[in-house]
Amino acid sequence: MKNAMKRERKGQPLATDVNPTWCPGCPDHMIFESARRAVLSLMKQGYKRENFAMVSGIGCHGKIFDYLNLSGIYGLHGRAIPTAIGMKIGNPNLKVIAFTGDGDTYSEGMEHFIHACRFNPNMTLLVNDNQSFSLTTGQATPTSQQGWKTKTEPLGDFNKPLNPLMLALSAGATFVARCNARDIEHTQKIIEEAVKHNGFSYVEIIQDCLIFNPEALKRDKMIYKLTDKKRTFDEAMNLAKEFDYNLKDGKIPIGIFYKTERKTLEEEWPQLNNLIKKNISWKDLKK
Ligand SMILES: Cc1ncc(C[n+]2csc(CCOP(=O)(O)OP(=O)(O)O)c2C)c(N)n1
Repeated sequence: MKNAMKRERKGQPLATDVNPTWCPGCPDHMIFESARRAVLSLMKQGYKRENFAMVSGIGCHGKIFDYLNLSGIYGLHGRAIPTAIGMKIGNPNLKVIAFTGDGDTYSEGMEHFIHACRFNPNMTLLVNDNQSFSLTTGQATPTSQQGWKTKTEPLGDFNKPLNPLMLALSAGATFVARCNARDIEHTQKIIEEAVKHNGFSYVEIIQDCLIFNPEALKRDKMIYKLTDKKRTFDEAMNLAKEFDYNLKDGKIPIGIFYKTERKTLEEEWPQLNNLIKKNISWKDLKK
């Protein structure tokens, strides 16, 4: 657990003075920068720093916990979502951002992902998807390309990749987006929109792993940006189908696929809704 107010890097607000140990050139550096800028921009728009909280899974992605100076909990692998929901139940007025990986969320944390889409807690889930369990040196995750040969899959991954956007949509997610880590400005904008959304906002981030899944580096030409417009569920589903995570063909849309309003988990509970309406925490209620 961490309370914000670690020493900060000069000239880089919200960055701790801890030196990142991500590989040079890893898009995790860029996701960190997008998230840092998004929170700073939201603070300029009136959001208070003390109302942000972060949680991370375990993996390369999770190291952001040491570098971004927000209060929060360094979670367990696969369990960032329930930890975030617990934080929201503890204080429904917090803006909780969960930083996770594809192995983390789509493998060990899969049941939490599906139910979070259904329950609609007012939180943001970022998934750094490098199509690899990278901290453990490259094994196949549910979004890895079929046939990918690794030390643990020497004959190539037998399975077809999962399409997490289609899954999130069909499970009831109220905000579904994808971005490309190397486009820092666009990713910042998507993170800001995700945090502002009242409900479960899910952002899948393409995060090429330069070391363990270099096959995944050849898709820049497939990526294109969606225009900002309201889409029906079917339109969003059709866009999600454009890329099957097998890397070789298809187009890869990035941007906000789908956004809709539905009561949040916290709003469904009268006790939590009371805290939201009064903008207080449980502790203030007792006074
Ligand atoms: C409960 C639990 N299961 C498994 C692990 C082992 N483990 C640590 S990091 C990791 C891989 C993380 O992969 P991913 O979530 O895709 O993140 P990346 O390292 O690629 O950013 C695994 C399997 C663990 N630490 N805890």
